[in-house]
Amino acid sequence: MKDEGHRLETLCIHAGQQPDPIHGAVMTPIVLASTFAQKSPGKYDDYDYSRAGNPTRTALEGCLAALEGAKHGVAFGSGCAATTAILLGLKSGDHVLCGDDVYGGTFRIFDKVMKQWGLEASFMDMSDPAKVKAAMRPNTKLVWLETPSNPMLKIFDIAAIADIATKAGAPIAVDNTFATPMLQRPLDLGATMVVHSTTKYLNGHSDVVGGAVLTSDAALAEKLHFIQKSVGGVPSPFDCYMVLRGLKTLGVRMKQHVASARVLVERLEKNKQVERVFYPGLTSHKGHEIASRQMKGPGGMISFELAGGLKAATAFLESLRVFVCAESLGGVESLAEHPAIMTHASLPADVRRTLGIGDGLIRLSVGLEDVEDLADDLDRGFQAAARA
Ligand code: P1T
Repeated sequence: MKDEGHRLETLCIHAGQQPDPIHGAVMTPIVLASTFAQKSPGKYDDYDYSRAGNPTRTALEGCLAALEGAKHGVAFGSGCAATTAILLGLKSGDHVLCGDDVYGGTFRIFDKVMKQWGLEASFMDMSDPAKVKAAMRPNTKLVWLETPSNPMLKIFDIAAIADIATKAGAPIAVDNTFATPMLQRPLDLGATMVVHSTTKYLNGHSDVVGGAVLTSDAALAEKLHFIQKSVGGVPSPFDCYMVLRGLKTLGVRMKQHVASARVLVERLEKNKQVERVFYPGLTSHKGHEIASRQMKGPGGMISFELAGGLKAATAFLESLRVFVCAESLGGVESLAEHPAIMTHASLPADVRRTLGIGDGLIRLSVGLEDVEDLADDLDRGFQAAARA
């Protein structure tokens, strides 16, 4: 199928994929070969070695690029590998201005891994674009943000921040893992790159770890492809196939994730044991107005502050029977987790405190089970928390 002019739900199913020219197979073949025959030394059509390129990976890269409205896609073996590939394009002495609320593993790459190579990173609440402008330094070579952010679901104004970064000559990368292109397309708002952990909603079935960078900047894409083949953090052909397969239902899945999250948020808002609910769909959310403008829906992730601190939160999480207490998100099954102990343990305690990642904070990834079963499960958790 030609990708141009089709709507997102159609692109999820067809983009980057053609019936196999040999047998007409409708599903993209999993090409497991590590190497490809050459007609003569150095003479081949598309592929020579699977680290450099692989047909199943090409199909995935094409599909993801089309969904994000990008010209180029570069797939990696994890979201963290995608992040690292972008940073490997910078030089010692360069500065990265980063949103303050990001996945703990992303923070660790900036703060621990890349620091060893002389990269500077500073973290800030990007809610006020004027402050972002003031924080840009002459050596700022990348602006990085998540919106909605992990785990506090902060919303940042992509268009305003992209404008500041672009005028300062710095590319801006938006981690779109929480929203997915079904709900938000950062490149349309001026971002240079979109980053994904395909592990999450894009694959959607909690059985793959993967990542990707999507961009329309040809020079940047070339650099990323060079890093991809040189450093080698590539996804397996099987995993690429799995993500392609998961993507086919992304459109319908996201609609239900959002619908069920809205129902649960309403219940959480009424619950006396809940001190605060963080969800961009709430009119009381600080970023609600921006989210309504830049997103098609507030997503399927919810965080909330449970009264009673760690004891209550532990009892809550231990008692759940439908929600699984586990890291990760975006799968068909609902997950619940404790960011301070689990996904964001790599943040220093004082940073966690400033962000509001406290002992009572619980993050939910709302899955596709019957929403009343999910609501009943949360009630079970609240009863256990009350007894704790
Ligand atoms: O796990 P990996 O595929 O390497 O992706 C890293 C990553 C990047 N960006 C965001 C916004 C993420 O949430 C993640 C991974 N996050 C979890 C595992 C989690 O439970 O939050």
